[in-house]
Parts: sequence; C-alpha cells; structure tokens
Amino acid sequence: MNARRVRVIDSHTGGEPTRVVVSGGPDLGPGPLTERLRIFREQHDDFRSAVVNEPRGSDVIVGALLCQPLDKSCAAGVIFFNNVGYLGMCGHGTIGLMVTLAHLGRIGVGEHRLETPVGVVTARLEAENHVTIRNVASYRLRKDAEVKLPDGSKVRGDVAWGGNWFFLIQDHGKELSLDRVDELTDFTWTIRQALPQQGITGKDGAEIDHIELFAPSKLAGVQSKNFVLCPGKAYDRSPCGTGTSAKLACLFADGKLKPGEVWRQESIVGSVFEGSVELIGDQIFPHIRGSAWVNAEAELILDARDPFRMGIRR
Ligand code: PYC
Repeated sequence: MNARRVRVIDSHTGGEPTRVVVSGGPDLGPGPLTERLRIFREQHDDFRSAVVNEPRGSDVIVGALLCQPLDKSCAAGVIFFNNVGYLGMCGHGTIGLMVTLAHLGRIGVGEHRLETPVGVVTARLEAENHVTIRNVASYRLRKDAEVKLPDGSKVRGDVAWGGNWFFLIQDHGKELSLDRVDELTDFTWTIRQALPQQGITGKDGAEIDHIELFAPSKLAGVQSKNFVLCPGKAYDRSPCGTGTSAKLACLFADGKLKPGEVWRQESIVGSVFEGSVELIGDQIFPHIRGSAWVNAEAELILDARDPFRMGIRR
C-alpha cells in the first residue's frame, strides 16, 4: 500500500480536543516558527486538513504540529491549527501538549518553555495532569466598540489580544447553556461577520476571529461562564485559554483584577480554568491553569488511493 503514516496523540482539555502530530508531519525547515508557519500555510495546507478535517477529524479538533525549537532552552516548538487555518497560540492546546509530552516521557513535573509563532510561553506541569501556562503578553485594544447587526440591533464589546484576537461581549441578552449552542453559534457568527464590515479589527487591521460571550457562573467560587466561537464556527468546549487571557486583560484594564488575584472561568460544558495576571513593567502576562487527559494514540493512514485522504476542505 502506498500510504503516508502520521503518528498522533489525542487529548482533551476541559472537553476541548487537541491532536498532537508527533511524527510524519511536513518538513518546514529549521527557521523561526513564524517562517515555518508560513511554509506550512503556503505549501502544506492539505496536511492541516488531513489531520483535523472530516472524515478522520471534525470541526472541533485543534491540531498541534510538534517542531524542533529554534531556541534550545525550549522543550518543544508547536504550531497550532484548526479546521480552517492556523492559531497564533492556543491555551487549551498548550495544556494538552504538556500532558502529551509527559505521556511520551519527554518532560517531567516542573516548568518548561515552549516556542510558538507568537512567542515563547512557559508552562508548569503539576501532579494529576494539571498545567499552568504563562501566556504571551495580553492587552485590551479597544473598549465598548459598537457593532450593528443585520436585524437593526446593536451589541457592544471589547477588542482584546490573548494570543488570538477576541471580541468580548458582556451584555447580549442570551442564556449561556449547552442546549442553546445552535442559537449562540448563529448569534456570534453574525457578529463575527459584521466586525470587518464595520472596520472593527485587531491591531494593524488583523481579523478578529474569536467571539466571546459572558454571563455569571452558577458554580460556587467561579466568577464567570463563557461561550467562545472559534474561527471555523465550532465552539470551544473548554473555557478557552487565549479567550480567558483576553478577559483577564480587560478586567485588569478596568481595575477589576489585581495581579495575582484568581479569576475562575467556566466553559459552556462546565469545565473551569483558573486565571490570574502577572504584571511586568506595563505588560500583563496571564497565567491559566487547567488539566488535560490523553485519550488516544493513533497512526493516521494517508492512502494514496483515497480521494479524501487530505480531508474535506472548505
Ligand atoms: O484555548 O486558546 C484556546 C483556544 C483557542 C481556540 C480553541 N481553544
């Protein structure tokens, strides 16, 4: 059989899946991860689709291509991707990657550095599969931006960076519950499409590709519950590491969160991340704590005769 074989390890972080490509991925050369990401996107995008898209994947899976780090102080390099493209950083994916590296025996309990296309993040592996990541510097770019929706209504939200660009909405009139995900998906997708049409972007015109709704959590000791729409229209089953980072940046900017104070963020499926911020000079670095579980080891078979071996691409 003429087939390419790709070794992957699957995990989930608070219900959100991560598929780490351990071997069999494309050769992206030895350059910086920004350059390797460019080569991945331009020359091997079919591989991205093969790993995460149907028929062997699904819209929900986030892929993580394990790379040799350029910075030798890092335990690994990683490029995250999804059903429609690439992610600068991924919080739940980093927690999943750490637990996967431990499963492979490549790291032990303690602090490790990881290279991503948007910078180095550090992550501490603790007992019982708990991981705390120290994310890239996060900030709010714009407060209370107004978006007009096609039905004539308006919503207001903050634009913030947490490793990806988010539009964060507190007042939306929606009930955040799992049985409402279709309605929440339609609503946030409408907002996502309206943002570029109304010139609302991240820094330097970057597209805002994650929309986040908030409501109070009913769980004891948990401040907030969210619904996060991801770039390819799937919703995040975890509280979203980069989305929680963006939220922490907004809370800090509003004077509602002091450095070191704990903020607990519940996801739409009920999983919880613990977050806090570290202030260095005028920059804030979010810390996000969650746990992940390895749930499959597999070899993907890309059979040359299979017309859908590279996935169904949209
Ligand atoms: O945890 O940062 C995250 C994330 C981004 C998209 C899905 N999960």
